[in-house]
Parts: sequence; C-alpha cells; structure tokens
Amino acid sequence: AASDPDLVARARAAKEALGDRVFVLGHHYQRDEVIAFADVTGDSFKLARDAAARPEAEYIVFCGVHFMAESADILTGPGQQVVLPDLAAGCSMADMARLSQVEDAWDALAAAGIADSVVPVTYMNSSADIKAFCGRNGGAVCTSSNAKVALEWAFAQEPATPGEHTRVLFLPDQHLGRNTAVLDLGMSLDDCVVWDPHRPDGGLTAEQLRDARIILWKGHCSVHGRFSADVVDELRATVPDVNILVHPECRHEVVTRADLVGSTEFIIRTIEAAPAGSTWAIGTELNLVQRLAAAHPDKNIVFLDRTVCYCSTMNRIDLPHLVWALENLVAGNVVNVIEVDPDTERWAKVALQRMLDLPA
Ligand code: CIZ
Ligand code: SF4
Repeated sequence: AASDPDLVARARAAKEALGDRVFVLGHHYQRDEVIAFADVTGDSFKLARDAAARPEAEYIVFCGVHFMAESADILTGPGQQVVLPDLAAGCSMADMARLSQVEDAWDALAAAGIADSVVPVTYMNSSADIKAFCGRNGGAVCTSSNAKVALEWAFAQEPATPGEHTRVLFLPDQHLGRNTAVLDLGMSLDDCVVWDPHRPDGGLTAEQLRDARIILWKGHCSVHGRFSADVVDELRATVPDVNILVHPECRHEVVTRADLVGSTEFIIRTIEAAPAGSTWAIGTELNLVQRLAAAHPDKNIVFLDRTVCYCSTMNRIDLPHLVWALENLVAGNVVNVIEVDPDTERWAKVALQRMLDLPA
C-alpha cells in the first residue's frame, strides 16, 4: 500500500530540519514505508556498528526492536541518544530468556558441579542484561554470521576443573545453537540438551547436564520457527529447480532440507549474486523477502510458507511512529530513549568485545 503523502512529507521535513544531528537505522525486517527514510539498512550487528561509526549524530533513531536499540546504545558514545520509535517493539525470542531465569539455570549448573566448565554464549537477539551475564561469566555474544567461530572459541576454553570437559550454555535460540553445533561443529543431536526455564531444574537431571556438550536454552523465533519441513518437501516436489535458502533460526529439520543457510546479510548477498531466471524459496521475515522479490524481477522469488508472516513487533515501527519520534526531536523532546545502565553496559561490552576479537 502507498504511504500517506502527508506523513511522507512530514517525515522528509523533519529529517531535513535535523540534518546530520539524526541518523536513522532501518533493520532488514522493517516495513517499506520506514526503510524509505533509513540512512542505512542492515542486520542488528551491522546497524550497531554503523551507529558507532556516526559520532556526529546526536540522535540515533533505531527502526528495529528493543534489544537492537540496546546494542546500539552500548556501542555508541555518551553524547549520543538512541530512540526506539515504539517502545512496544520487543522481540519474543529475547523475552524468552530473563536474567532471573538464567541465574536459576546457572545455580543448577553449580549444583551439578559443572558451572566452572560452562561457557555462556548468547545470540545478539537477547537483552543487554543477558549479554552482561555472559560478559561476567567468561562468555561472549555471537550473531548468526559468526556463531560457528564463537562456539569454536567457547569449546576451546579450558575448564577450571581439570579432567572436566567444556560445555556451552547457548542462549536464547535453541535452533541457532543446535544448527551450529550439529551442522558446523559436527556434534550429534545427543550432544545437545534443552533447558526449559518453565520446568523445575530445566527439565534435566544433573547427569544429563553433566553428559551434555551444549545446553540449549528453550527459546525460538516466532517467525522463523513457523517454517516447516512439509512446505520445503512440497516446494521441492512442485517447483522445478527451486533453491531453498533459509536463516539458521529455522528449525533443524528445515535447515537440513535447505540448499543454503545463513544470516540476513548472507541471504541478500546470495540473491544479488544469483543468475537471472533462477528460482528461490526464502525462509526469513516477509518484509525482506518481498523487497528482494521487488528488487530482482529477473529471478523467481517466493516465500517459504503458505501463510503471510511478518514479525509483528518489527512491524510496530510504522511511518506514524517514525514521524512522531522525528517531529519530537525537531521540537527538542527526545522521546523513547533506550539507555542501558552503566554496569550492564560495561559487562555487555566485555561479551561483545570477545565476539569482535574472534578470528574472522
Ligand atoms: O531474526 C532476527 O531478528 C534477525 C535475523 C536479526 C538480526 O539482524 O540479526
Ligand atoms: Fe525477534 Fe524473530 Fe522478530 Fe527477529 S524476527 S525480532 S528474532 S521475533
């Protein structure tokens, strides 16, 4: 649908009035009407680095979800404020791992006698306090692009107790953790156990915890978790020469059936490099798939699901919210500021720095 021309004019005028004082970041899963006003687009990690590379911008307007705005605040300077146009734009996956739940799990690992041989690794899609927990406990952050090297690094850490094997607690996306452990590190499904924060002791015995190599937090993405093996099989049977391209947040049985798996940046690069006339079924958020289809009319691009599924929280950021945030900035009201407290920021930075120090 075309955007309201009045709102488009107001967004344009507000951005012009603010000039270099504002920098607008647009995540790949945002609506077209919002992407139209983004100074840069990217995945969560690229956007946080892009924000850090703009010290002259007083205001970073983050069109994405809450954990991404937190990461941008952590990586930007003290003179910069990060604005999230709708504070209700959260992430259901990030919400599946609360700090108190993770601390309870850590206590259970200590009770099983193995806390000092567990390295916590959290996916970027987690709250700042979970990143800080990993920083405090010798762990790191990873993204979907570097999950393999991050896990290799974690498993290479010496356990504090001689004779123990190193284990990883992977937060909060069980699918990224399992897909990386099995498909990139060659582990077996039996090496993975799932910690369910809604069951006593995570639903695991001390023996299961001790035997595991990787303890996967029971979290998932409500968007990528919907893609099914059945639809992949159906497309293979009905669409000649289809290439299946999916994000590693998809379930294991979907990823093992795909031709290619990778981050949003990988998906975009793959489609850009694909030959004209090739056919692709893509398993990631629908706004991005639709934009790729529109940008590549010479390629056949379809969505890997029978239903329409946007990320509902990403979609909360719409043109009215963006205009509201920008016009308030013009009027001198800095609304919806995302500010991580200094202690959380310090330790989250430690975990982020361990990721940045990983071999490329
Ligand atoms: O699923 C998401 O939210 C992704 C892929 C985020 C990101 O940018 O890494
Ligand atoms: Fe969270 Fe999934 Fe939405 Fe990404 S697509 S913001 S992981 S719910």
